[in-house]
Amino acid sequence: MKRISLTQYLVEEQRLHNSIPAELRLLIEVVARTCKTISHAVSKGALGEVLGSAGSENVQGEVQKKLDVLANEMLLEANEWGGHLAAMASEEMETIHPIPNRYPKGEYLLLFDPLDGSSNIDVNVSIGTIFSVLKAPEGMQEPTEQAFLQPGVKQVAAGYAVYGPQTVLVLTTGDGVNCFTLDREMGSWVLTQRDMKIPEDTKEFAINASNARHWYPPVKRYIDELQAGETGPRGKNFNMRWIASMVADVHRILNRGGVFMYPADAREPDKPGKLRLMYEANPMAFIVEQAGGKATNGKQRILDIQPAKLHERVAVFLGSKNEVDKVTGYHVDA
Ligand code: P6P
Repeated sequence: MKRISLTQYLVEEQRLHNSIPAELRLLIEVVARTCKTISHAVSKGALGEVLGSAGSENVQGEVQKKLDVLANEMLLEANEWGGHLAAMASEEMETIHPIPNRYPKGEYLLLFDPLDGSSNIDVNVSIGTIFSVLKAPEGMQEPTEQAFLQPGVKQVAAGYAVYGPQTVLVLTTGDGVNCFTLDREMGSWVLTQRDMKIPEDTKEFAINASNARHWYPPVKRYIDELQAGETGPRGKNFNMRWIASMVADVHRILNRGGVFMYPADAREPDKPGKLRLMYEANPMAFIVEQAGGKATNGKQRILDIQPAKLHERVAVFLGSKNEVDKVTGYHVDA
């Protein structure tokens, strides 16, 4: 197969579909280049003296790992000077990060979870970076949090990197989903899977079953059905997989189908779930829908949700179309 680099892919997409303006292409290439740097730091593990906690907490109240902080700083520094952004927002930062006055401003807003699944870092399980790109509102003078509060349908690009046995970058700009694998010798991203599609049916599901006693009835009903085996209502056995790293679970689903669930549950009745809408659920929902799957919060399409806060949480059901329809139906009927 002729090797196509990320740059060549982006240039050809612009030529064929006029869908990736130069500024957006620059943005994607800067993020992709930073993911290479993060991958290098992650792969050093204990040799890089980057494991363990940073001794601080993020806005979510989660203990920050040294690599969480490092990855966040890498993305901020790499994207500040290019002139393609108006501002950035991150899971690791309470407020938005405007582009410093010494640099030119652009028309895009970049949101990211710099190192998703970081509880897995110290035990060498796959982790990753998730990013989402919005356009700044027309005529915006000074970037505000309000400028970021756009529904997921407004995203112009989204992607994730998985730092696993291979380092891969999965990307959509609204014209399908493509996967690039990092060629470490050459230091380049090579197109390895074009136009990925999620199977509409599956025999795998992903949920943290240790929360089973806290699940609300629609989730209990659905999981009981999946676990009833060949003699149950589904007439087949389903396997459960849970890596506790969203990028790794979603990448498996993108490749062989499945349904990923992080529902609201009785542990925090006032919260809609653990995952964040703006830089976890929205980018993953955009990718999953572009690959023929579905993504809801149990009641509505995730990409239609109007955010009220930057770090807003949301319940997530995403993956194989027919399974997401089924579990969503149980919520709507409840
Ligand atoms: P739990 C990682 O912390 C994360 O945000 C997602 O990557 C992952 O799917 C989920 O939380 C894991 O949550 O409660 O199973 O540890």
